[in-house]
Amino acid sequence: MVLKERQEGVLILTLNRPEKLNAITGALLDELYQALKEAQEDPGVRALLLTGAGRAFSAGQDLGEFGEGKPDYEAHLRRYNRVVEALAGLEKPLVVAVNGVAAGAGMSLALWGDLRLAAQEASFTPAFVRIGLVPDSGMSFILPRLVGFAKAQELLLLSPRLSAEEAQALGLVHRVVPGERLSEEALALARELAQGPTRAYALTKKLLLETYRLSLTEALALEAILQGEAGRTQDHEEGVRAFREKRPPRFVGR
Ligand code: LHQ
Repeated sequence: MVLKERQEGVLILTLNRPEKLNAITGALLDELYQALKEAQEDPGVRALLLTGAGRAFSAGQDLGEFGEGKPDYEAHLRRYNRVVEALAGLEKPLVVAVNGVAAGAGMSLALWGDLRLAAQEASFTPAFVRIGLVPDSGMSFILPRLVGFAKAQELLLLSPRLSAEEAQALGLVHRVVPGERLSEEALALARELAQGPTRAYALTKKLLLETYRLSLTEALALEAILQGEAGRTQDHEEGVRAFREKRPPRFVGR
């Protein structure tokens, strides 16, 4: 359900239920969680790439998983939430390549990418209200941070289907590329990041998430602490040495 492929320092994860538009089940979430945990712990993985197989990125929760009756979504969301925490807390850059439609929780997963690329034919729809549900998998947290409160209100209450270009104009994706070039471009970007200063990326990601809930004084203090940490890395030393020697740096990720 989740394909894993290593290309040097990049781990490519592919949601792989193409016949179901990569709709998400509990079992898929558990596989994704395991893969993220292993990637986090493996120093050889220095960037991740998440994409979908077939014509969709993901249609969100598999609406066939629970059958008839009243499902316990609160319990089911614990399986989503640990995946979201793993994505948000990933100490390596995550590139997401949105190859087709991203709906509901599928859209949420896409938005947790640090750099988001989309194929021209990709589309995005929150979908939750259309079936009488509220946003989940961190959508209510990340969407207003990406697009602002007013646009998040509109997207979450009306649930339009946005084209890749519209998503880019809102800041949901960073780049839109022709479909046939998506994997190549996303992999090139992930490879570039895999050769970068991994700790500085991790600490930058942490600052961007944390400072939202901090006062200016607290944010400045956190920047100072994390800069202290970055300043002690081998990669910082190498970065400065390479600058002085007028050559490209060779970062090792520590
Ligand atoms: C599907 C699905 C799907 C199963 C298309 N499941 N089969 C919720 C509940 C609980 C806890 C956790 O969190 C969540 C979070 C959520 O994600 S809620 C939102 C769930 N997702 C949706 O409501 C999206 C439903 N799907 C759609 O709106 C459309 O299918 C999209 C916009 C994704 C794609 O539209 P099209 O490209 O026009 O494809 P299609 O509608 O023709 O779908 C193709 C097939 O895939 C079709 O099956 P069929 O047998 O008729 O060919 C769909 O039934 C099936 N499919 N989404 N989520």
